Amino acid sequence: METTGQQFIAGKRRSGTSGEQYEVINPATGEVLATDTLAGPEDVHEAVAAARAAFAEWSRTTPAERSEAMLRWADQLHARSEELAQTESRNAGKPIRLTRGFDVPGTIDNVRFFAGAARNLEGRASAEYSADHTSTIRREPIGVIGSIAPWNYPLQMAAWKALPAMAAGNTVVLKPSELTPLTSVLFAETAREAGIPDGVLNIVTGSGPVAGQALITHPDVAMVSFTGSTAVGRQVAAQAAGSVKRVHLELGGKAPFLVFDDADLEAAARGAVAGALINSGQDCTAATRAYVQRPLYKTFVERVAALMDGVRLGPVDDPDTDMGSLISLRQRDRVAAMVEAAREGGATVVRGGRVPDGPLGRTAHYEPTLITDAAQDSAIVQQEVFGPVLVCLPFDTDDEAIHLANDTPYGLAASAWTTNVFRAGRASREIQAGCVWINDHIPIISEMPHGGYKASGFGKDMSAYSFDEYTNVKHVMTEITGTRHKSWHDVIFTSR
Ligand code: TXE
Repeated sequence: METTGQQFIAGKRRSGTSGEQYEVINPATGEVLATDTLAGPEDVHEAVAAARAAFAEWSRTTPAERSEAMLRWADQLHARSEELAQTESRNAGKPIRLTRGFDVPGTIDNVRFFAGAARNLEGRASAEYSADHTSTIRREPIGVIGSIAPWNYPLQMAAWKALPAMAAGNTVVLKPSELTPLTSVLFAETAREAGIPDGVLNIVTGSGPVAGQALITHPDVAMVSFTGSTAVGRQVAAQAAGSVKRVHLELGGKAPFLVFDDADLEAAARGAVAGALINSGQDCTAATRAYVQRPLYKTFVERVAALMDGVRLGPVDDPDTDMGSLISLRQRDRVAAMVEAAREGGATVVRGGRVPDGPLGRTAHYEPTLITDAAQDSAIVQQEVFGPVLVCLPFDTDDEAIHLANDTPYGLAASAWTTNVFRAGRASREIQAGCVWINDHIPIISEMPHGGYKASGFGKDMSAYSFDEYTNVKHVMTEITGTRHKSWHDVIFTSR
């Protein structure tokens, strides 16, 4: 069990000062991984002050200097990758195969990408857009960024929030979820080992209503970047409005998965199972609503059910385990209640829909679940479940498929499965989501943006597009003729 603190402020690891004790739990076993005191407003204040002090120097480093530091950071993370994978697996209840193959390498790749991207901040060409002036564009860091991250991919979310901000010359105070602070603290520790100055990346582990609030409303925080539920995202936006802070919100999703009658059925069934069960379904882009054209529907449901039967639940440190636990008993009960409500509303639970028997049933596990016959307007189809639950429904026409895909408040990700180029083109254009996959679902890359439409929020994580969130664009206009009475003065006054 760890005894060291879960705060990382001005380069030092320590405990919080709120007086509120808490335990970091392995949700797959119930084991206590660490005990600590949560951050209170004082800790947030100290972290913001450290970030503010560090901004003066970090914002003046050259892109090449930031890039070099971040490349060393990637090497440091790589050297500690097994420790990171084990810690992430235990803290979030993820199978070790997932953290070794996805969470950790994805994070390292993200660091390397932003090390490169730091040297390529773009703007319009300098030119004389007015004959007498040269216009240039400066992209400037904003200041101290307050980032609030969720528990589903603790390390990757810390990276997605911190990296573009830091690459652009900002400094960061990151609040991980109090459920999953361990790898965020390691992430900051490795940054220090790589020579990134103290105060550039700070971690405050506290609750949303206390530490989160203190961060959002802090006068020295210039921008708030949040990933979490739509309900909390609304509060974040409202509170940030008080001090006119820039806000970036990634608020989850309810991804549709359209299978047209010309699709490769086996590829689609495998894609649906992987896309629905990744990270036990606690993924904002997870496949949650499979709409299948009538001729394929019955076979698709049978094939998905058969594939789900082969998914192995088990200890997260066993490389043969396919699916781990949910993040907490609370989340498991929330998922179970949503499935129960669907069942009571007339839906058919084809597979799963229950807590597993035996020891796994005592912790936060839930069986892979396939649901059919749910009403389009029911909660299981409309709301984010954030568990290993796939709803499968039939459709007849292409118009209906597109309508159903867009028929929830969310718009983060979607996929269309077809061998017809025109159907693929129509789906890419007409589905209202920040990402549309064709013949796949989930792959994510550092070079491309991730972010929502509609109630999934706004702003982009990853890719060069994320610099639009974390920089101010300044226009500098220089008069180049030296004329005292400019020609445009004539519209104001004409005296010579
Ligand atoms: O999320 P919260 P919860 C969705 C998913 C899940 C549901 C609830 O549907 O079932 O949200 O999960 C911090 N001021 N997503 O309750 O509360 C909190 O400490 C400031 C989707 O855990 O949104 C944590 O750091 N901060 C999502 C972060 O917000 C506050 C990932 C997210 O927690 C706060 C996670 C407040 N008042 C859940 N209240 C995605 N987009 O991927 C909480 N927080």
